Amino acid sequence: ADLSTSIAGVKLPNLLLNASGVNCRYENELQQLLDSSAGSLVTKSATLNSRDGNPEPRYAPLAGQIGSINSMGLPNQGYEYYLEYAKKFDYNNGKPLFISLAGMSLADNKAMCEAFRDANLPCVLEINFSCPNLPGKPQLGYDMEAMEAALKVLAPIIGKPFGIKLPPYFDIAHFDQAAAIFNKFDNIAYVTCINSVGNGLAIDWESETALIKPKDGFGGLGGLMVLQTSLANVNAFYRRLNNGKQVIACGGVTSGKEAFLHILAGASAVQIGTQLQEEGTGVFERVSKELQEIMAAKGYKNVEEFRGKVKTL
Ligand code: RRO
Repeated sequence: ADLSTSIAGVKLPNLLLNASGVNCRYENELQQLLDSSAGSLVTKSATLNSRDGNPEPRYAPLAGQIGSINSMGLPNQGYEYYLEYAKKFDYNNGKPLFISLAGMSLADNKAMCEAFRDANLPCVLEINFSCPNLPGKPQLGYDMEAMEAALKVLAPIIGKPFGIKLPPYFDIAHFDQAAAIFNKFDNIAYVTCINSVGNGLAIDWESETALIKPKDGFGGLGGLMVLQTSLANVNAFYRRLNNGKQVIACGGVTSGKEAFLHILAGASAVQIGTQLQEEGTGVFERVSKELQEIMAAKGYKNVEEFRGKVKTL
């Protein structure tokens, strides 16, 4: 079966890619993604200056393979590292490059978007409005007015199709408000739903201790335990966005089955985070194969045949 897709006007040979943050901070990790069966790759969210991030341990898988918790704190090499990577990237290799930006302020996001605009490269920007792990910095995605104000500044600077990474929403009014804002911006090409479910607390019952060190153990949840929240966000935005705006799914993909569900919910591409962290880049080959087997068993030849076609009762 054909797993190709197109996002923001660029073609992906396979709709699976990494979730930003996982296996994408350093060039060697990005190369592993290029060498894998992933159809594209997205870099670790960048800030103006490089950051070490929060103290370790800052990521932990949860017992029973239900998911993960992280409070990485935006460790990254600084945007110039990813800009240099984007400049020397081979855009003829068949896998498009997505660059994630997560400025600590609107001024920082503005400066980074200007730098990428001036470099005039065929990579696609994904602006992260949803890091849950910076002490004292609320997620922009939960402040509708601030998010709209930021988009009013950034969208014209970027000037071409781009994406935004959203936090999970849990209220229909919030889906309505957020989608109404995004629909005002012609060059928002897609939204990625969802970032981690913010500020969970994982505790080891034997040692009676939090699993991660930062923020008294609080961190973003990912993996299978967020699947239904992620599916709901994908489908809510799929139903509300106009003018060809797309949704990239992120959350809860461990096998072909969850990837299939995300496409049914409306996803045009599917990112893998926790399972990539746990399994390594071989996950893309396995999930691709499993998804193709599901499609073959159901008689689907390509993803357009069932995208967004979830049935309701
Ligand atoms: O680096 C992080 O702590 C982090 C980020 Br920027 C994000 O967007 N989502 C997440 O779960 N962790």
